[in-house]
Amino acid sequence: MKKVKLIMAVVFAALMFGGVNAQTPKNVEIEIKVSSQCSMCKETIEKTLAFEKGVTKSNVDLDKDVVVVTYKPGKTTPEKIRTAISKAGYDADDVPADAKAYTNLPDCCKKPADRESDHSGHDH
Ligand SMILES: [Cu+2]
Repeated sequence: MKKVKLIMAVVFAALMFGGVNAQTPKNVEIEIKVSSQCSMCKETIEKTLAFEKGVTKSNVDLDKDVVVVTYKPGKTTPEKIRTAISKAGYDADDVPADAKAYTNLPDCCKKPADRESDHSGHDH
């Protein structure tokens, strides 16, 4: 009888431990390739992600054009994070930038080929 109680205690402890883990999932860190051009892009992307549900931290590395995002797995997904970045006007991995948002970006934040100062623009 004593042995049964012990086993039950162990099982109970295991369940409790598992339950606590499920309530506080470990934050996950992912890297997303973005089409950032300057420090303004860095600010825009980080600000966008700061308002994104489930995202606890983000840092754009302008040398590598990568954003490191820390998020809570139960609250959001990498897909949602990429969509948020796209809606801010930037490519996120294989998700292309939202065309409308991209058009509204300041000139310095557009890809070099699309900038108005670029010689390719003949319309003005
Ligand atoms: Cu920029």
